[in-house]
Amino acid sequence: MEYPERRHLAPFLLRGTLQYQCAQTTVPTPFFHKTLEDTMASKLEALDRWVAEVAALTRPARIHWCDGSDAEYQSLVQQMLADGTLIELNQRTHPGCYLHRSHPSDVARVEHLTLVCHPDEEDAGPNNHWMDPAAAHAKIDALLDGCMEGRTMYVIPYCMGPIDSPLARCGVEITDSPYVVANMKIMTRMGAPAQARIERESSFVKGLHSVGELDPERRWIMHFPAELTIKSYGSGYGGNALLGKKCHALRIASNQARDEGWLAEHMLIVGIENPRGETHYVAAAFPSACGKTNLSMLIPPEGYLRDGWKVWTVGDDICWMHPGADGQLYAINPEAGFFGVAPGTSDSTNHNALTSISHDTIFTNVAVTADNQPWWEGLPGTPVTDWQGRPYDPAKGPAAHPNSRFTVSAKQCPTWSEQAEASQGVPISAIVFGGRRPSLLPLVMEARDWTHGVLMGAAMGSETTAAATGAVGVLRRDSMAMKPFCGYHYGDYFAHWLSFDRPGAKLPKIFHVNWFRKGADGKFLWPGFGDNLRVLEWMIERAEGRVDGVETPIGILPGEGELKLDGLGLDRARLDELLDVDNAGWQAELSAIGEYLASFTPRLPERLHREQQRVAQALEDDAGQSRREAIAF
Ligand code: GTP
Ligand code: SPV
Ligand code: MN
Repeated sequence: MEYPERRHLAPFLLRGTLQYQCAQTTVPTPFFHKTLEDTMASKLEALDRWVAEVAALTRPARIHWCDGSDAEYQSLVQQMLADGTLIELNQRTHPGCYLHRSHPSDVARVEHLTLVCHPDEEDAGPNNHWMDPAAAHAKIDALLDGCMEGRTMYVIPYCMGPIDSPLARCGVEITDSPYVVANMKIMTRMGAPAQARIERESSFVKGLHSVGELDPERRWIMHFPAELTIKSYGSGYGGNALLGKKCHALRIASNQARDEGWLAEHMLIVGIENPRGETHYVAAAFPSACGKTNLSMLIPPEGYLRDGWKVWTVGDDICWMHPGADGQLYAINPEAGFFGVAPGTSDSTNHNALTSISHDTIFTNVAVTADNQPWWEGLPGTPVTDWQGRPYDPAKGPAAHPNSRFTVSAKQCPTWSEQAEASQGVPISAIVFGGRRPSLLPLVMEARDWTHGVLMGAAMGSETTAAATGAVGVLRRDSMAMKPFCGYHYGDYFAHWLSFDRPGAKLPKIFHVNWFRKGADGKFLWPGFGDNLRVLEWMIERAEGRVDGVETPIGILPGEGELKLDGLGLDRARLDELLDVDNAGWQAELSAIGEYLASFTPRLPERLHREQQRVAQALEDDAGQSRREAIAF
């Protein structure tokens, strides 16, 4: 086979070899010889140079350029089965399914070790951890030095978004983890077509990842937006290691989006087809483990199914939205798979997810039954082995880790939309914000205009979940569900959101939902899951101007009879509680929101501050009123 690329690769390999030899006193491993014999190189000098530089730093025994083929995936699976990285699950019930047990200290994103290294600390904002770029590179390069000795270095070209979409962006992840390669194959358009696009465009995000020693004390996830570079060391888990996902498609992309006038968001994208055959696309931002995957593939309630409603899944976690020539926002899902939360996924809650993961799926940190099927809390049956491989003992906690996950191709989802491949994206009719709020926040409310909607997003709060390390169930602000993912100062981010409101723009309506309000008995008041379609229908009716809603100081709520609740068995008292606007509680909330927003001064847009003041004043003016009187139930 001919390697025309060698011509320009050679000088860089030579330079790499020299650097390597300088750093060694013993005879160096001639890994570059293997590179030339065993692997292809790219047609892009900048890519070859970077790969050679990384190889010189990390000193792998072999370099493998991933072509993204099924044969490559299968051979990696065989290798991981042989060395225990993967465990075969019951191939009769779950063909092509495997279990991976991560290190017990490496089971979630690590926000305190995740850095955004802008040259100017101010640009990272109080919402990010920051380190000076030079100091950060020095710190992580010291860890990366020689970290791949004896191992294979995989070069993964990938494309985020439909391969021919002008809205898609590419990256290359270099990793020493075959588990990461297998996951990236499922989660992105990975391999030869992506490499060809990178060679054409000659621009790509550089991601360097090593599992290192998996030591939480020697773990960093670093982003250098100005250099389109990510470096991740010491974790093999999800958002820490699959660099196309949160690191590229959110932290780096949010910076590119701001510079170029679009939005990179932590949102699902779902198409709702009504009985007339019209499909509206909704984008919704909920924090991690707060229901995006579930909403993106919900099954309509019985009556809706009978009437002919359908739901189409476009994305379950990330949404890139661009203003189109007609002024509307168009969205693509940059991902090709789902890295979904396993616990709670069941026939009754998310039948589509369960169907998707019945074959060709990688499970991480789930439990196993006696006949070797994957198991987690929420499924019928009983586990015999817990997520750490120990005999299941309820005294030791849940059988599956609360942040155990499945990785599956989106194409396996019964509701996968063919529009997910549309290169221009889908038009967005409504944007939804929401979080886990046990009290105060009503089931649904609509912003009166874009500025009010941006305030709703900025004010979002939610109880923390197992998706990140740290305490669970603590209420924290999580503006637009982007607290862990916005790669720059939140004040600038809010200003960027506001900037979409300009002449000619046909912006979607903005809503806020709360599926997680609890009654005095501590139980959820709203049934959630499929029944959330009832709320989505109201939003679409509002977007189309078919229902009026009722104005309150906090926004527009459904008016009498506007939410279709037939067949739900929801009693009046519970509905009243779900839609109650507690004026005193809201005044306190607005004052807390004001304090929170002030923490982004001096970059907080004055317009957002004024909007917070407007709502606070409206509540004061309305004090003593209750919503129930206002809409005369
Ligand atoms: P990430 O992948 O971490 O970004 O999470 P996600 O936002 O996609 O959350 P997901 O849909 O996986 O749901 C997380 C958990 O919330 C699961 O245990 C679900 O069962 C539960 N959940 C989802 N939707 C609802 C709902 O409408 N009501 C209630 N009560 N729970 C829900
Ligand atoms: C999240 O935490 O929001 C996830 C999982 O989607 S991870 O990829 O680990 O970030
Ligand atoms: Mn997520």
